[in-house]
Amino acid sequence: MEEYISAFQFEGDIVEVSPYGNGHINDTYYVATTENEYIVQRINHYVFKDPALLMRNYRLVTDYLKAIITRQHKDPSRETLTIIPTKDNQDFYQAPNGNYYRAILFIPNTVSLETITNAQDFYKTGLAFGHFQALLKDFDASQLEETIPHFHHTPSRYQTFLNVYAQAEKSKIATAKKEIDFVLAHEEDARTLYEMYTRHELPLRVTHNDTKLNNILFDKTSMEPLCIIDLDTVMPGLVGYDFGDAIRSGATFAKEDETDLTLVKLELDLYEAFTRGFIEGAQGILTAAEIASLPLAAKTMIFECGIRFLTDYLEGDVYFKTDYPLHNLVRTRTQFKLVEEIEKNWAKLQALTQSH
Ligand code: ADP
Ligand code: GN1
Ligand code: MG
Repeated sequence: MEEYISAFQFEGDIVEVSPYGNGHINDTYYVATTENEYIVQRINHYVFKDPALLMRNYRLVTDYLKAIITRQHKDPSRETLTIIPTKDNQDFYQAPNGNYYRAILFIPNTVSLETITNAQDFYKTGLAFGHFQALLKDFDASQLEETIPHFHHTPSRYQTFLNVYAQAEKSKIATAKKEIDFVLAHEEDARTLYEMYTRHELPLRVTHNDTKLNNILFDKTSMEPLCIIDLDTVMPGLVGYDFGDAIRSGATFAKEDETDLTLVKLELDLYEAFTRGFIEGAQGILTAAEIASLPLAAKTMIFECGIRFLTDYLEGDVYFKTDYPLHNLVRTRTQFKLVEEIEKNWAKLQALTQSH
């Protein structure tokens, strides 16, 4: 057996270890023993430069959520993540080869969705992510450190793109010409939300920052959202980051790597359902300015994600997992198509946001 599996305090004897899930960052394994089920993850330390710092945040956030969920007489072992310590009582294991691993309880009888199929599921997703904001509203943000500095600092994502573009291979630049021009023509869109924050129009909160649809587990029986997972990027942020990234991944029926761009549309009824759920789930904590910023945040997060995919394509696929050479460019195209869809529907998005 791999030594990183035997490092943890698992109950029973190991009967299965298999790769699991579709995350773009960590390596995830399902582990079954004679007594229980677990998830083991190799923490991607190219992305998360300081896994010990990351696991300190993870511990603080999961302990905080567990206390609230327990007070509400709900089941903390299903509604948030549970760290399984190593045999020497650490929250992660550092292997001799320099890799870092953590183990958490597997939450059985759940599914994560890669694409949404109906507005009701997305309304409930909105409720869950909005509620996550409400749960963390009194969490002391100063306890958390940045696991990825400037993660949603869109102007610095733009600058990184420029730096990588300046050094990129000619052949890649040629293949991505249209997408590069798109970024350059939208330079202002990398700044607007950030400038609202620097003018103190939007408060800093504790946000999830990676609210992609497959980072929520639904109960397989009831199809109710049960648990928000992938807590690696919980850190101070704007509420619009969480709203925007969920819209990016869920307000369309298309996959993130759909190659037929005619299928990549922003579905207004999905957008409306998520907005309604998100605002309701946040239970009154959002300011009027935050609510008004939501369409802009959606546009900004989608644009930013497209910039990140394009940068990674130009840099040689060093960040996101890819299945084929053009994968990051294909992902870039879906994101920029969604930005165009947002632009096309801008007045409608503003109006429906204000109606909540
Ligand atoms: P990544 O950072 O690579 O996205 P995630 O933490 O999101 O990794 O995990 C990848 C996938 O594994 C998730 O989308 C989900 O399907 C599954 N998963 C992760 N944690 C659990 C868990 N505790 N119980 C059940 N499934 C899980
Ligand atoms: C990554 O880890 P995962 O697959 O949930 C990325 C997000 C991107 C997303 C795009 C830590 O999310 O920021 O929006 O891919 N996570 C990190 O699919 O970079
Ligand atoms: Mg994930």
